[in-house]
Amino acid sequence: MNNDLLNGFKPHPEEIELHYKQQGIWDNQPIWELIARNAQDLPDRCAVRDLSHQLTYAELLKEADLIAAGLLAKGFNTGERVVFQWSNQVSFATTLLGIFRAGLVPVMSLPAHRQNEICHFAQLSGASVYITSGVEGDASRLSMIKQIAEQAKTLRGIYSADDMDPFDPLPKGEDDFTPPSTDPDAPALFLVSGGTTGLPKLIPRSHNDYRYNIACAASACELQSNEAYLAVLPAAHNFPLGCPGILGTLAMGGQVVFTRDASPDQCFELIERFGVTATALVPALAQVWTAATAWEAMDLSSLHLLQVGGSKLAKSDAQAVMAAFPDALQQVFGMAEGLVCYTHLGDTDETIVTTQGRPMSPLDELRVVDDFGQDVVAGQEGELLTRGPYTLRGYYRAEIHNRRAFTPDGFYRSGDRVRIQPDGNIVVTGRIKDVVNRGGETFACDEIEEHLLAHPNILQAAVLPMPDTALGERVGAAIVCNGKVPTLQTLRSFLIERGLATFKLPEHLHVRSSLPMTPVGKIDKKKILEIEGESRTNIAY
Ligand code: OOB
Repeated sequence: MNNDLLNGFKPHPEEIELHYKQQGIWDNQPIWELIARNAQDLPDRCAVRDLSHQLTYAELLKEADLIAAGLLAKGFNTGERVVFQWSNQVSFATTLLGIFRAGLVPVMSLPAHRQNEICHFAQLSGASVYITSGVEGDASRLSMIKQIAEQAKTLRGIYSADDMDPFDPLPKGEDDFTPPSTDPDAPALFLVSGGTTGLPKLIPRSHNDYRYNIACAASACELQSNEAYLAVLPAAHNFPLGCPGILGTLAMGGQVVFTRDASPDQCFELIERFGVTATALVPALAQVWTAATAWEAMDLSSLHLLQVGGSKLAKSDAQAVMAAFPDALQQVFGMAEGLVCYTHLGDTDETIVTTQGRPMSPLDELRVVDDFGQDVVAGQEGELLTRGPYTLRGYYRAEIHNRRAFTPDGFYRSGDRVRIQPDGNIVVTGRIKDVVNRGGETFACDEIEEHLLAHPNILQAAVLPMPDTALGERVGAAIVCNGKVPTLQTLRSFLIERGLATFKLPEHLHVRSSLPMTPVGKIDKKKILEIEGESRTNIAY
């Protein structure tokens, strides 16, 4: 074991780890065992496919072991970090499994990350290798990879899927590979935080905690062995990777269908062709798919689990998704840091459209606190703090930040504003910092966004604090429309009719053809604020 891996990793307290192990909550197996056991038991079953390839479980493991042997033959050692950046295709699974089997630890970057983020991941994790699916028709990626090679000083190797001169293709070793032994309490992978301030942080997920995460998710979603999961969101993101997603499906013996094209045209065809039963989307994508059901004639009846999460799904959008995909909608509120909540397929329609569900493990501990860190009265709004068997105790190598991000007794301060209903379901009401302070009156942007999205011609909405000399901040709204664009005046009348307080009415309206998105497809408010800031003088509100 390369002990440098544990340097900057904060595990759960020893007595708690022991308790989890004694109770069988943590099962002390390496993460790759979830798939390797199916290669043994169900060797000829289809495990992964995309439009050009398909592999059985036996073939998936064999291909992964050639990669693992190749990497070890290059001199990399157990515990060394690999910045892994791969698009949604069959080789995502073979390469990731190969990295796991070699005992290397992937840093799960997303295809949209550029050299700034990749170099940051390499440096922070001390990675020795960067492995990428390559240029993929985008010539600018080659110069990006060259810059990474120059700037990321810790890297001893860069490998890509295809021949990408001057970089080597992924090395392949000999048959007959035996994986090195694994410490199941050590990080198995690093997820990257989805936060909107600064560069992403690294989230260590141990074999034990991530296996428990996958098991709870599969059980909460009632995943079956004949599941066909469509990986649409970037596969390295926690939601499609392990909630229950790709790894949950493979652990169950189901098949994963990868697609790099998230459009309904492409995805509906895949759903019909491969009998896709489950998938996960962010709200913006769920909206596009929902609209497309009106004209696409494909048979989507196999799809019985449509997970939507990652950012708030407005009630009006949830109702539309539910009507378009009957009995399939599940809201998911989760975070790479750990805690995942689900609505359940048997819940009432009201619960499914108005809440973000409940924690997937009975061992998840939740607190809702006010600005002073005191627990609020049950049912009141406040910041969500959480702790549990699959929630991190500290970001990797981020000691100073960790002092603010965690309570002394190990609760993670999520930064999410929530209230918990008497039935245990959580309603997310925004980020604690996502507010407008208008002349001392502070209110959440989320409530106004919900009302805006109820307007028949508004597809997307982001409410933002606009700097103002008199009041400090005023309410700004950036919207994307479909059909007739409302004016600021008609919009204000619409919101007044819906009962919104007058001081919360937008005072600036910015109509856009699209809103900037984060690498996984959430509306990126930080970017909007930057753009608004730069172009303020040119915009007529
Ligand atoms: C998921 O993970 P991340 O790490 O990209 O983002 C986490 C943050 C949460 O703290 C929350 O602010 C927001 O994204 N979020 C939601 C939400 N789901 C996530 N906000 C409102 N409503 C929801 N349903 O996004 C993620 C990880 C695992 C499963 C699902 C999503």
